[in-house]
Amino acid sequence: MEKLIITAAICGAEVTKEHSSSVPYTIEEIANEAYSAYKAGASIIHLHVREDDGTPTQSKERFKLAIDAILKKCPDVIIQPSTGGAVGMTTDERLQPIELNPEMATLDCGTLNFGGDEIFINTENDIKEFARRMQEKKIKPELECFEKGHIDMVLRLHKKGFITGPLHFSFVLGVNGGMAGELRDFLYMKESIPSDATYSVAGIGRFEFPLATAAIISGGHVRVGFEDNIYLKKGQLAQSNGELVKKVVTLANELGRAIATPEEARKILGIE
Ligand code: KMH
Ligand code: ZN
Repeated sequence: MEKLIITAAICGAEVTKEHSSSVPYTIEEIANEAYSAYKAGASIIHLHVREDDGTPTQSKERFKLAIDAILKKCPDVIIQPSTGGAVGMTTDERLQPIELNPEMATLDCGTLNFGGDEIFINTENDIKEFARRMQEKKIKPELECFEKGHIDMVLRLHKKGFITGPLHFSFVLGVNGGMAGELRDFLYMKESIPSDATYSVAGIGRFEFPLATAAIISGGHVRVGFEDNIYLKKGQLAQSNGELVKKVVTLANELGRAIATPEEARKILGIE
């Protein structure tokens, strides 16, 4: 089996210090959290940024500060800025970080409810435009799919040439409004993508570690981090993203799966 790529989603746009005081807001906090995840075995940092007061932003300048600070501590890590941002942001606002020419970025592949009154909007034309802009800049998209219909959208747009391969999916399961994160949900997603595609799974909340285990044993890759889950186990908050990554490394070691370095992750994903 290929080595395991661990992505750390260290910050997100929705989780706050009210949920856990360890959630990073400032550039320094974000860089420290990225370092803790990298040291523990993460090869990709899925990056959102915040103002110092915690307000989510897609400001190019703020991303540049964060990326520079992370690369100073983790020189070879792959940085994957979010183009999802926070619910309610415009597409132009969301696309700002790709101006910095990162190696990867997320591409959200469909609209869904996002808890309460929130709707995370990604129309077909939005997806085509995001894909075009990333293709233009040779940025590898991580195809975020929150339910099976999003995979169907990717396959259709891939067939029509709007999204180019090799395809790398991220199944984000357990969002209120998306598909749940039971084993059967994961298997349905995994079995719905082409056999030559790669995939990573991000389980929200209690789904995080069961789905990480399923991905480890089935040849997929794993995303963990405060964006998705703040608990090491029921009732026990993780003190850092590094602790969440370390738990995945322990599971992988126990199950006989080696961990990819950033360089190995680039090869697996076909990043030039
Ligand atoms: N914050 C969510 C609304 C992404 O990073 O591309 C969207 C999100 C997806 O986190
Ligand atoms: Zn995200």
